[in-house]
Amino acid sequence: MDNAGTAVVAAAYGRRMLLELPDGRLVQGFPQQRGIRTVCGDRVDIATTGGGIVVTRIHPRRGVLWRHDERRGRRPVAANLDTMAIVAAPEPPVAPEQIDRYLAIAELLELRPLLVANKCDIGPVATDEFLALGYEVHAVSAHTGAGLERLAGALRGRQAILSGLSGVGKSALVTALIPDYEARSSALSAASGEGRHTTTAARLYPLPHGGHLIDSPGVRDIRLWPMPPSELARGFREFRPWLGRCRFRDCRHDREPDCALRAAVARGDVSDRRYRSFLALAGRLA
Ligand SMILES: Nc1nc2c(ncn2[C@@H]2O[C@H](COP(=O)(O)OP(=O)(O)O)[C@@H](O)[C@H]2O)c(=O)[nH]1
Ligand SMILES: [Mg+2]
Ligand SMILES: [Zn+2]
Repeated sequence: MDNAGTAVVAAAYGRRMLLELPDGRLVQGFPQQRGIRTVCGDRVDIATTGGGIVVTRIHPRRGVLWRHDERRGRRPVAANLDTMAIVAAPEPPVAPEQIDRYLAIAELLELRPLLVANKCDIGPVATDEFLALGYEVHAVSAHTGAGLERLAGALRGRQAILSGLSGVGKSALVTALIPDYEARSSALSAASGEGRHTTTAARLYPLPHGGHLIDSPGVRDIRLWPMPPSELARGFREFRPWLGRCRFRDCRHDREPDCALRAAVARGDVSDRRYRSFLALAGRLA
């Protein structure tokens, strides 16, 4: 074995995987042993053998996005993420409560959220309240290219996954942001063997100025996982100054006496809409 080095997993389909080498080339790789199960975004050690490139070790993962499935438990969608670009559009319309949910996922996984209001050529997305909360908002159009340069600047050097409802333009944005998208995409499709993983596996693309963009059909199923309300509350960034100040340590922030969060809502320090959105989510996850 020689030529040891590192690579990034661009796509993993069962035991098959496509690796991005430090020079940007895509090559097929195989796990050296059974226990090595990679996911898109993994950093791996590789070695060249007579039979091709083998993955000898997966580096410790940070920033893992999980898909939670009641029957099958949780499975990783992608690893080593630091950013979640939450895409919304005037069509199909996105309720603010859906944006709250994506924001909470990003906050709880400690991914930096970017709100991308796509299709600005056909209309705006109501993002003022999120701007007021300190979130970064990008109004863009994958079709006209408006705002894409600024968005590309914000994504530079980041490991970002796109999330958002179906039809908001995630794929159109990947196509617009990745210059050699077509070539990369067909290489990734060929490597998949067009098996059953083809439509669900996450794919990683290099951003032109460093970093990666990950496109995953799996984000459709991204839901919040079961957790107590006290934990969910941390996913609402403006609630944080009041957390830990309620009478009860495990306050559900609902009808408990001396709830510091409800008091903040009553004073107008926290928006009633966001608070109600939190309660609705907490009710579903409890
Ligand atoms: N007008 C307009 N249409 C867009 C834009 N971006 C995407 N679309 C259209 O929205 C539809 C869904 O886009 P797609 O990228 O498949 O959405 P995805 O499901 O989030 O990946 C397609 O018909 C696109 O042509 C945009 O910036 N402006
Ligand atoms: Mg798509
Ligand atoms: Zn409380």
